[in-house]
Amino acid sequence: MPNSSPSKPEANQWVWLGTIKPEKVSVGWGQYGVDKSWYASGFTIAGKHYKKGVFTHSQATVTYKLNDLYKTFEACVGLDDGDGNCGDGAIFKVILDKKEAYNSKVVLSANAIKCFSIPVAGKQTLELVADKNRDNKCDDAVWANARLLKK
Ligand SMILES: [Ca+2]
Repeated sequence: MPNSSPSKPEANQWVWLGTIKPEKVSVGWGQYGVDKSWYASGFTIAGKHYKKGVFTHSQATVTYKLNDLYKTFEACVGLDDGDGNCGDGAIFKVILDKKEAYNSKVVLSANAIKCFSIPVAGKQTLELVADKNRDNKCDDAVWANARLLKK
């Protein structure tokens, strides 16, 4: 339809999480990173390079306001290869409106990545937690390709 309404919202519009300014940031080591770790631009997890994502060295909690604008959140989580294979891994958790919506279980350094997609319709707040497990050595927690799908 060439003359369809110009106000029709675009379908399937993804927004990189890194473009949304967090409301609160707490990271255990270094700084919150967008599309970069403290080594380099982008990330490398289990040998694969990712240009996009957010970096939250454990023990970390980063909070974003969603305001019910999105329907899906997805990311691939892992520890950046930059530190090599050390430490006891980290646990990635997504909290929606104070309720746990995703738990990666322990992800070990430099050898694993886990991808997930969860519904976020109706949610106001998204918290990313990078839990250190027992210690935070080498817990270079990356949320690669973290993105939200607009409603
Ligand atoms: Ca750890």
